[in-house]
Amino acid sequence: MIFKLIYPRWEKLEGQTIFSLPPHGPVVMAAAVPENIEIDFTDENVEELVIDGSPDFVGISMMLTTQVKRGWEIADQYHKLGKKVIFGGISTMLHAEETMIHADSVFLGEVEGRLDQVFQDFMKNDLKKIYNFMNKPPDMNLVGPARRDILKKDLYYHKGFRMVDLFHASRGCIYDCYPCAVRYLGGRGFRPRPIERVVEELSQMDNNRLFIVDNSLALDTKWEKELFKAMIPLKKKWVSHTIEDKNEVLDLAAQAGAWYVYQAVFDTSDYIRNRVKQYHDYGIAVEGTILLGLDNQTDDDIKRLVDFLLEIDLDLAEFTVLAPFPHTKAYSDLLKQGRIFDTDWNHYNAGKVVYHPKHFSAEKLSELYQYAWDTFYKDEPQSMMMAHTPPAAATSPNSASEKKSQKSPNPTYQLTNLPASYGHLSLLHQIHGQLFRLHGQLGKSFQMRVKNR
Ligand code: B12
Ligand code: SF4
Repeated sequence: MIFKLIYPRWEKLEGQTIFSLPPHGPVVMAAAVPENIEIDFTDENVEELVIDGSPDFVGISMMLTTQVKRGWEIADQYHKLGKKVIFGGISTMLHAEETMIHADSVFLGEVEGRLDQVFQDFMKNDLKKIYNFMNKPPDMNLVGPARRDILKKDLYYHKGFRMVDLFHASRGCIYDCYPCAVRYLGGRGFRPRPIERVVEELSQMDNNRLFIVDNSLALDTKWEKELFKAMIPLKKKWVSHTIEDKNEVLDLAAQAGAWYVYQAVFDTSDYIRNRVKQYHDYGIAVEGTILLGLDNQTDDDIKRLVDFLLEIDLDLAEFTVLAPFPHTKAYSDLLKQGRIFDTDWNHYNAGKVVYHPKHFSAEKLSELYQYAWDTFYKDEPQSMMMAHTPPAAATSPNSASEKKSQKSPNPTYQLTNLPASYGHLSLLHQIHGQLFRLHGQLGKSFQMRVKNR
C-alpha cells in the first residue's frame, strides 16, 4: 500500500532568500506509520507535486497557517480522483474545523502509538472523521527516531551547502505567551524524551549540523545539563531557541556544540544587555528576534529598540510583526476588539500586518518594520551577513556537504548550512521574565566568535 505524504508549499516572505529546510513533522510522523506501509513523500517547497491516481491513501502535513489553503487545494484535487485524504500537523490542529471541510479525516494531536488504528480503519473503509488526541500526549518513549530516509536529501542544499537537519529532544512548554499557540497544541507541560533515545537518534544522523526545534532549552535545569553532557561526545553543532541563563548550563551547552540561539529582545533593559553578553561569553552567537506591533509599543519605543540592538552587539536581528494566529491570546483579544481586518491565512506570515495596531496605523507598522530591517542592516546587508565561510569547528564529519561545498563557485562567500533566511521569524518566549524566542540567520561576527573559541 502506498501512502502519499505531502508537505504543502508556503509563500516565502518578500525579500527572503529562497531555500528550504527539511521538514520535521512529516519525518517524525512517518516513524509511527506501520512498517508494511510504503511512504512516498513530497515536500512541495522543494519539488513539484504530481497529483495522480498512484497513491492508495493521502496524508497532508500542515505546520504553518500559510500552508493551510494550499493543503486544502491539494486535498480537493485528490478527492476528484477518488482518493481519501487525512490531515495532521500543527496547523491542522489550529485550523481543524475549516480543514474538516476538505478532509476525509483529521488527526489532532501527536501520533506516536496511534497510527496502526488509523491505517486499519482505512483498510476496513472505516476511517473516522476525527482522531482527537488533543490533551492526550503519548508516552515520550515511543517517539522517533525520525524517518529522515523518506526525504530526498539532495534537495536540501543551498549553493553547495547542506542545510541543517531538524531534531527535537522535548515537547511542550510550561508557559503561555501572548502570541503563541504552543499551550493549545502541546499542553502546558514540559515533556522531555528519554536522554538515551535522544542520543540514539542523534548518533544515527549523518548531518553534524542541527536545528534543535524544542520550544525552549530553559524549562528544566537538570534535564538540560544531562542532555548537554550526553551530547558532548557526539560533536554536533546546533542552533536552538533560548538556552537557560545559568552559567553551568551555558557552559555545558557550549561544550555540546551550541552554535547560536534565537533570543527574544523585547525591551532595552540591562537584563537583555547582560543576557546577550552572557551568551557571547560562552562563544554562543545571538540572533535577536524582535516582535513589532504589540500594544505597549509606540513609534518611539520601536526606534529606541532598534538603536539598542545596535548598541548591544547583537549578531543578527530578525524583525517580525505580530501575527494573531488562531488559538493564541493575541488572536482572541484582537478578534474581540474587532481589530483584525485581514483573514486571508496566506497573509499570516509575520511579515504582513493583518490587524490595527494600538498606537499607529497598520501602514505605519509596515513602515516601522521596514525601518527596523533597514536601520539594523544599514552597514552590512543581510545577504552579506549570511554569506561567510562556515566555522572550521563545524566542518568535520559531514562528508556529503563537504564534497558539495568544494564545488561552490566562491568559497569566501558561501552560504552556510544554517537555517539562514528562513523568514522574518520571531515569537514570544516568556522565560525568566519574558524572553523571546528566535529563528534566524548567521552573522559574520558570530562566525568569528566560533572560530576563536
Ligand atoms: C521548525 C519550525 C519552523 C521551520 C520549519 C522548517 C521546515 N522545513 O518545515 C521554519 C524555520 C521554516 C519555520 C518558520 C516559521 N514558523 Co515555525 N516552527 C517550527 C517549530 C519550532 C518546530 C515544528 C516541529 O518540527 N515540531 C515538532 C514536530 C514533531 O511536531 P508536529 O509537526 O506537530 O508533528 C507531530 C504531529 O503534529 C503529527 N503530524 C505531523 N504531520 C502529520 C501529518 C499527518 C497526515 C498526520 C496524521 C499527523 C501528522 O505527527 C508528529 C508527531 O507526533 C514550531 C514550534 C514547535 N516547537 O513545534 C514553530 C511553529 C510551527 N512556527 C510558527 C511560526 C509562527 C513560524 C513563522 C510563520 C514565523 C515565525 N515568527 O516563526 C515562520 C514562517 C515564515 C515564512 N512564511 O517564511 C508557529 C506556527 C504559527 C502558525 N499558525 O503558522 C509555531 C507553532 C511556533 C509557535 N510557538 O507558535 N518554523
Ligand atoms: S513563546 Fe515560547 S515560552 Fe512562550 S509559550 Fe510559546 S513556546 Fe513557550
